Amino acid sequence: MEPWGRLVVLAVAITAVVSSPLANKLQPGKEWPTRNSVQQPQDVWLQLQTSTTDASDLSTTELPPEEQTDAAIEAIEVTTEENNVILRTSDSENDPLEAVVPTEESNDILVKSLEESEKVDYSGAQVWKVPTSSSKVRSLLGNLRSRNMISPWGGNHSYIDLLVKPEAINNVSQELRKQSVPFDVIIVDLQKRIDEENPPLDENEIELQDRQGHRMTWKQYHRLTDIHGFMDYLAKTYPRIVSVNTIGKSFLGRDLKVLRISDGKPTNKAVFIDGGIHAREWISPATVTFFINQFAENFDEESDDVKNIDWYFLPVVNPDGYEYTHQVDRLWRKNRRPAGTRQCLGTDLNRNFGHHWGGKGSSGNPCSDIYRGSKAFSEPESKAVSDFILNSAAEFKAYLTYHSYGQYLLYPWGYDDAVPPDYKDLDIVGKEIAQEIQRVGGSKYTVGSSSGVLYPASGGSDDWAKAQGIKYSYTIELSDTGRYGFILPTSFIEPVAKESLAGLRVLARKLNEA
Ligand code: 0X9
Ligand code: ZN
Repeated sequence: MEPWGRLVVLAVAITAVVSSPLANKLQPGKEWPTRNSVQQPQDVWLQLQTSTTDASDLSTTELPPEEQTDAAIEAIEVTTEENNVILRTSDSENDPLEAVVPTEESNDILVKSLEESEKVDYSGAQVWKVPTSSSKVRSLLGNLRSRNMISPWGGNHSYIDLLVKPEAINNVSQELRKQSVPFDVIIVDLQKRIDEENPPLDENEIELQDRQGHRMTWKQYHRLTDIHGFMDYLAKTYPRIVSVNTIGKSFLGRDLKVLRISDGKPTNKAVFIDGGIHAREWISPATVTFFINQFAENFDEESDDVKNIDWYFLPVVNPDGYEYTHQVDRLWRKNRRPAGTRQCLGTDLNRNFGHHWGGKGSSGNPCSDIYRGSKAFSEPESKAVSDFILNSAAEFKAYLTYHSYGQYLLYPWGYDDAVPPDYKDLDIVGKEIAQEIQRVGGSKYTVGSSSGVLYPASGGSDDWAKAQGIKYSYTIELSDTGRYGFILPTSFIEPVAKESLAGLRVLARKLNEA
């Protein structure tokens, strides 16, 4: 370009920037302020795409040698016959998959190759509840787990729920009986439960769906397209208060969609809520979308406590895992990014955040369900959440992450048996929320620090959010307490979501009081 041409472009650019209104004066719902845009408005999406977060200053813990990922692990090469595209090569120092940016075409191929497998069949598998107070039992269970006979579902300091594979049932029960360990069989035939969990809608419900402009109901667990279609519908229908933005893409190229509900008052506080970090916890996206529906459809009737908050919702943090649980393996937990071994893939996104990443309760073994990834924020999904929160000009006062199951309201820290200095504030508000949940719906929630109530687990999103200065950071483990576990029948969706909404309103009130 000629020098004068450059000058003209520069002049136009300067005029555009100078004459743009400041972000906090923009139409409510139209633009989301980022940290930079308050002084110098730019395209918010350009900023998000080009922003980088330096994870190197996040504290990490030295890993025990047995937990370190085998450096010799081979990287995977995914090639296709038609176009011979090599998607992955193996020579990056830390993470052989890091440099890969899948194209739309390569994505399609990858999605197909990873997801067009047969459905995993859990016929004959059972779920047992076993007390874990004695160390003898814990080491026995560790042994059975390493022999791949059981896999943990849930639990706390005193008991554990175990999935027992059909071929291991006799063996495991003999071993437990030998040690006089009592156990309850909670689910006798897991596949039967899975088959009954999410029946198709009846004719009336389908008719209703057709009339309402989106396909979302709270009578069924929905696929990602229904959830995203619902979010887009609300943004189109209520443009004054609702807006949707894609804050990044999952490994397989799916959108990470955030919906904001805000009347644009500059004095509003901000709250970030996510769901679906763990793929199989279907009640979580169902509950978060229920909140969205309630606030968007009835905003004018909502209390000032609710209207004085800018709400940001990301209902499905792990869309690849979520879709995989619908299509292939109902009990998948992690994301779907290859981890550098031929046999295993996926990272536990709730072990991949950058506060004390790599510490207790996480694993360096890519085959583990609590695999932490190759470094903090190695995964596009957790990175997108952290970039979004860090780059937003919104001052988040609360971060809520919905999981299941167990009925716990947990505050930091999760990485170790410790609590933050202001834990009493979190405990008081947590207990008020729990009380309201019980009053409205009858479910009893246990409130406490997650390391204290459950077990230490590092790299959680709640710890990271708290470490960024977001005061009220909670993990909420929704219903139930183990009768159905992850396979919660659809008849639970509305009651669980309603009582959770009542709890959320208490949080809104507390934030407004503060
Ligand atoms: O282990 C987890 O990631 C959470 N439980 S779940 O059954 N949904 O997997 C609890 C996370 C609590 N928070 C932290 N440990 N930071
Ligand atoms: Zn979870």
